[in-house]
Amino acid sequence: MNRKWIRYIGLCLCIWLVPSLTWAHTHLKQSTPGDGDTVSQPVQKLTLVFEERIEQGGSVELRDDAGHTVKPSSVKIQGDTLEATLGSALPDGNYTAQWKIIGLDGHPMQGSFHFEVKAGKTSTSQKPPTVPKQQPTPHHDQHPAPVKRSTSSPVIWVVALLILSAAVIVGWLFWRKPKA
Ligand SMILES: [Cu+2]
Repeated sequence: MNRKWIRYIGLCLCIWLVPSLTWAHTHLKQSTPGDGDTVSQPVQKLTLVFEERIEQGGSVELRDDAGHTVKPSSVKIQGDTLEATLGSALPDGNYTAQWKIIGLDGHPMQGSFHFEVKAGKTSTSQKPPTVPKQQPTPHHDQHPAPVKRSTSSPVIWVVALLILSAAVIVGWLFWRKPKA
């Protein structure tokens, strides 16, 4: 065995591993209101545009500083866009929008963004929070949702692991100096 062989194995590893690692998740591209925006117009609709087409079944939920949760009265998903319509315009305040979608690659993704409404509509009829405050989430982060179902083929990982193990063994055999 020579170094060429090791390089060959390394190449194989790359060919097998890289595509499985770089299958892109579908991330949020932009939203209205945008992350960090202060909006002076009444907000009764949220529009989330993702990098790719998303599957049906996505959702978005708003939470204000007091812990009130606002759920959209309707959610429409079309292509790469999720449009959520609220029952009524949001009272002034700070909001965290938490979204959950299923990307084109079948991976559930979730994330959040923040915005502030300063449209002059104060909250008068709001009752004390009935929804307990949930754990704070990091600002505008996006990450895969906890995977309950295996969406990407586990076979590829098994194969990758096998190849990796083989490469490690071969590498070990190669570098193990024969006793003179
Ligand atoms: Cu993905």
